[in-house]
Amino acid sequence: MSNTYIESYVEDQIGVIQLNRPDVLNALNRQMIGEIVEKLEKYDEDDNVRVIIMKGNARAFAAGADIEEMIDETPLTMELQDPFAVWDRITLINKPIIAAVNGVALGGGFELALHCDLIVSGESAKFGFPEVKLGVMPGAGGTQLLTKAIGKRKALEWIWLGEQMSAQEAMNLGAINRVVADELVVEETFRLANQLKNQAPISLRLIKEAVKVADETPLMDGMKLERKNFYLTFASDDQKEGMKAFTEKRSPSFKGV
Ligand code: CO8
Repeated sequence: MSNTYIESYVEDQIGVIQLNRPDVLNALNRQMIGEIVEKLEKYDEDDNVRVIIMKGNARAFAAGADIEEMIDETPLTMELQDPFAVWDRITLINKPIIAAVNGVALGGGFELALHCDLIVSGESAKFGFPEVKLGVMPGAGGTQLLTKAIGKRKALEWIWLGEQMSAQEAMNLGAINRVVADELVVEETFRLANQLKNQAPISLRLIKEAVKVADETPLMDGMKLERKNFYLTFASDDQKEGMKAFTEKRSPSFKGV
């Protein structure tokens, strides 16, 4: 599939996905989501990529699902085509994904950011779920992911009211990770990606898996999986290199094996 709505490139082991539908504030139509998911999966398989960055442009990370595309849908067409099921594939990506948010992240755009593992935002960015104002509701994980991030009470208030929230408020609630000056968002995101890139890839992957199940399974199952993953790191050269480097008081050089 040739990419129409995204641009992508790999730079120094960081795979970048640039949402590129600026005329409609990166409104997410089905083809665009398909392109994003396919590129994420490609990066996940690419040994030359260690961290993934997803970014929009100055006005918008993404202003939500493409309303024009959805307007004439019926419950039956939606149910039969199940257009949002493809989003589940994002939850299977093993590598760290960082969202760089400028402008608006609304509706499906906020859901896309919440599907990323870390969110870096510009100080004037706005986050929200305006779906209630369109007579619908979040449909690609917003009720689940936001509630897990900030708790039921605040999630309900935010999604029920459909209001935009400032980056600072979003950070205070724990919905996003970092707020920086608008013009520094991409730089800060790359800084973070570079830090992650130098960590042991197998550790990053197993940590992501274990942290995810903390949300999804009873505590004891999560503890067991975390332990198993911890023990597994000892099968890697990077564990040996990491611990050896510590004892030799030097920086480790990780290879991903
Ligand atoms: N869909 C389609 N077109 C859009 C969208 C959108 N979500 N958002 C903006 N656009 C278009 C506008 O129609 C406009 O196009 P044109 O120039 O041809 O008129 C262009 O982008 C610029 O937008 P505005 O002129 O409105 O720009 P403003 O700066 O005045 O306003 C806003 C910016 C506040 C972001 C405004 O555009 C807005 O309210 N957009 C809609 C936001 C919204 O309601 N999002 C939720 C959509 S529903 C949803 O996401 C459901 C999620 C379900 C799962 C996700 C699956 C992908």
